[in-house]
Amino acid sequence: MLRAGLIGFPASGKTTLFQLLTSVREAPHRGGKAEAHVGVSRVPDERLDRLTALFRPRKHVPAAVEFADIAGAAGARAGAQALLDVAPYRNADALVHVVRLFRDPSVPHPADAVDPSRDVRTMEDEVILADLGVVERRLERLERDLRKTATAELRKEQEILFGCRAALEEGRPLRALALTGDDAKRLRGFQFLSAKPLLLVLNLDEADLPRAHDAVRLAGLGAFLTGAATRAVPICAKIELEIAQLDPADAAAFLADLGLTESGLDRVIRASYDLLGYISFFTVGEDENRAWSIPRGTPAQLAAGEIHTDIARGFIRAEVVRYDHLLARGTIAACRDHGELRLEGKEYIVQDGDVINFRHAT
Ligand SMILES: Nc1nc2c(ncn2[C@@H]2O[C@H](COP(=O)(O)OP(=O)(O)O)[C@@H](O)[C@H]2O)c(=O)[nH]1
Ligand SMILES: [Mg+2]
Repeated sequence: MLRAGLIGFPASGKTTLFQLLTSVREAPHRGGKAEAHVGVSRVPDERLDRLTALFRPRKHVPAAVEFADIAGAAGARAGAQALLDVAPYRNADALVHVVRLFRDPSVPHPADAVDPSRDVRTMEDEVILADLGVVERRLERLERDLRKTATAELRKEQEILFGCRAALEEGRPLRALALTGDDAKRLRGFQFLSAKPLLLVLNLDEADLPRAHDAVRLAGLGAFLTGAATRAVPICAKIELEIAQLDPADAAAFLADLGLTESGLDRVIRASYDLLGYISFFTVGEDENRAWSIPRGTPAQLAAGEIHTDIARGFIRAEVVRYDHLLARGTIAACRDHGELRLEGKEYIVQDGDVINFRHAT
């Protein structure tokens, strides 16, 4: 499951958004100084809805995104540094920065004036500084260890961390390094905050909703968004709160009035998903229709492990049919009769919308 941590300055709308986004609630996650609330959102997917209409399974399980929200003012004030101590943030796949664009004088702004590009830069600097601290501590240790036993592995790590330090000192986030392969693997263990893909949620003023399509420019964030693994999505939390209180038909009509086709919440969930390059494959049957999320480029055996480690271990083959073929034919058997059911091995790269039945030894 994809995990995202909500960050942002006080009174930007994080908790409002978190409560709107998540259905399942857990007690605040303890451990470290600050605490986080963790909840789960369903990823809206029309394809899964259609498959369910076709198969009428007992259960329908969409893909999910887990969101974390830092609890209490203390956590929020401690800044990015504090996030390093909070597991749901440290382990997050992405950070979601809720940026205040709404003006509302009845909600005091911690920096007195609304200035989204300042807030985005300040947060980026905080995150970079937090990572720099981690890099420097690790480099000190490495130097001591290298004096004792100078292995090639330690030298390689030192070399990569020198590169990280140079970038961070220039004010560049680690996600800008776009590391791949072994280098990326080495860094993963550090869980650097600035290496995580970043989604900016631009929390608009109600009055600016008609100009939502132009929000990035209005916020002066065009240049910032040219950075690697960085995206933005406009919403208006206040309007979303109103929509959440309507029944589905009224909500759809309300959205249509605003010239929108989907709620801001759906856009946030989908943007988080797209940001990470995640795709979905489906499993179908009488019992359950379910969407699974995997990074693009995942081979079949690894994808099977998303369902259960036993299925990955005993992997024999994947029976694959494309979603649109299945929808057109109506049954897997009809797809097989038309040569649309493929048998794939463990190296097969799973495609977005594949419907898969994994054959496995038990
Ligand atoms: N006018 C307006 N107020 C908002 C909006 N989003 C949040 N607020 C209000 O701003 C205050 C702070 O919101 P909250 O979600 O607690 O912010 P957090 O400190 O970032 O968690 C609350 O009183 C919210 O009702 C918005 O889009 N428009
Ligand atoms: Mg809050």
